[in-house]
Amino acid sequence: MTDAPEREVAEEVSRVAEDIDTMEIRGAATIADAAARALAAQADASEAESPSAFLDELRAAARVLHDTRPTAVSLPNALRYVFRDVRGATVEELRESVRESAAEFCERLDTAQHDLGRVGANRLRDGDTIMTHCHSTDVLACVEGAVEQGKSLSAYAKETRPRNQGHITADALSEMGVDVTLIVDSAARRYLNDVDHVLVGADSIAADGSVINKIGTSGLAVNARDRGTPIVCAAQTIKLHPGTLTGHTVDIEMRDESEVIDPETAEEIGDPEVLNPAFDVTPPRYVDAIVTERGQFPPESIVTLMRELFGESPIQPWEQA
Ligand code: RI2
Repeated sequence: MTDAPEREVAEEVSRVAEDIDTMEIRGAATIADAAARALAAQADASEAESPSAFLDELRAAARVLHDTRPTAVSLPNALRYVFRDVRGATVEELRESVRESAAEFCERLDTAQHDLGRVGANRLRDGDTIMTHCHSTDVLACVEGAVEQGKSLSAYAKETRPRNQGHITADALSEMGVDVTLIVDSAARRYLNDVDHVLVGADSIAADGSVINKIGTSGLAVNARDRGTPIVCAAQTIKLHPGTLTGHTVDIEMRDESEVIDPETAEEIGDPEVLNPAFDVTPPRYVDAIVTERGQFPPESIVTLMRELFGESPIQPWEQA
């Protein structure tokens, strides 16, 4: 957060920010893609007459996008990536470099997910059964990779209360020809004995290898460890949280109670306090591997990759006035 004066941002930036906030646009990789495109839209729409005014507008747009949801680090990492390569002595040169940088980011995102999928696919064997939590495009890329290798898979898709994103996963897996069984979240332990791999995504990965993902991931991981079922996190390097290198923690988003219960039902049961954390933290000891586009890593060693990719002091363009 910052005290910088608010500037007018392009309509498209406001629309994307609203869609991220309401989760019309959701999933860490999809949010990153949308944020980069929104910066390009800001550059396109700018009527700034000086390079400094152009950059002020771009930072204001970054601030609006950054302040939507706090947990998925792919969003600030996307903003960092686009800003890092912005250069030019004139407004036109700056505009063009934002366009190029955003396009390059989106292309890299696609390539990274595809490469990650091939790594994750190698872990899966023909006839395996997986269990999924929430909806992660990085997880789906691993399954797609395995299917392309000719492997036949079955899946238990957890519905993932309160927003039931497991339904999106069930649909996507069925489309790929995977034999899908939908279960409620509390049935996960019951079926873990039949499962070869638990596959989850991530919204952020901390420097100690902790996985920050949709609420319920940590309980699933503890149960999987108890049953001896490997748990694999599929996460592009855009999910690595550079702030955790310098001791910052990852904010866990608290969402509206209306996602959990409607007001009438709440009243009928005595209007209890309702808490709706969107994410939780799974300690590295419960995670067998983090699969990225750069290969798979034991969670404890992810810090090496994080240092290589982000250094010690990443830029925070949304904090600059
Ligand atoms: P991909 C989602 O969060 C889930 O927690 C999912 O595991 C994660 O983003 C990563 O998604 P939300 O936006 O980047 O649904 O793998 O709250 O698609």
